Amino acid sequence: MSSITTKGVKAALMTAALALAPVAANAADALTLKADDYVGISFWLISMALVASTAFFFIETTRVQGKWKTSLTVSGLVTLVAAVHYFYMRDVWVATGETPTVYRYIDWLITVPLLMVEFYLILRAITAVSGGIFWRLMIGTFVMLIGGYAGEIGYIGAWPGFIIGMLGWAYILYEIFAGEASRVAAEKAPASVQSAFSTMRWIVTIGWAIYPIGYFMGYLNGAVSDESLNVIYNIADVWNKIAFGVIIWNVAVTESEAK
Ligand SMILES: *C/C=C(C)/C=C/C=C(C)/C=C/C1=C(C)CCCC1(C)C
Repeated sequence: MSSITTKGVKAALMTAALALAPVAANAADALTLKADDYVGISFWLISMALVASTAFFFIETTRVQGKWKTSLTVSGLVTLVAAVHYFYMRDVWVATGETPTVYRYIDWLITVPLLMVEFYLILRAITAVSGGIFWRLMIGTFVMLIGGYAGEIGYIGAWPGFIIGMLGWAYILYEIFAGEASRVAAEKAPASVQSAFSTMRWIVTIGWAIYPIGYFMGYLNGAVSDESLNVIYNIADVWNKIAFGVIIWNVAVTESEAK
């Protein structure tokens, strides 16, 4: 067994320890998950899937070429940060039956920029790219999230918040479908990177659409219950965080082994 594998195992153990810290802290509260609390159970299942994915992405960094390691590390950070938030979100839900909005947004504020960075990183692994791509994706992300949060907590109107958020998202979609990022991918990337880029942008279009639809249905017109909304968001996160990471893992392994 090479020392590089040992490093991967160490990274995985550290991940597990970090992700488990909140469990120990909350055990004292004696929160008990009820057998029929399907929303709480979905929080629990997704947290476990996120912990396992984190260990997987970190260990797999030892298997790919240097220039792909950062992308995989970032995938692992996304699932790690989300796993820890899921433990807290589950507790809020189990203890109060209320939607853990603050934790959700803090999670988004950290993980969504990291997901956006992935577009930049996979292009940078194959060619020289301008920092402008990175900054435009960041600006779009923060406008989207800050608009949504301000609207959701009542700092500005619910509708203005929604509209500002939608504009941020539209700006991101423009960059990855018609802007510089899409041109670099189309002109410079090998087939495997092009196909990953294309799947990733459909996730950002269709997978991400679930959140503004949730805001609209749950918050603007009250058509969806808190229960359904949380389950839908939880399932969306599997797709948008874990599956997104797996696509990156796949292209990193394919490209590393092709050389
Ligand atoms: C892992 C978590 C992810 C990928 C979360 C993504 C969240 C969004 C795409 C939220 C988008 C929103 C709008 C487009 C309009 C305003 C309300 C938001 C913040 C829900």
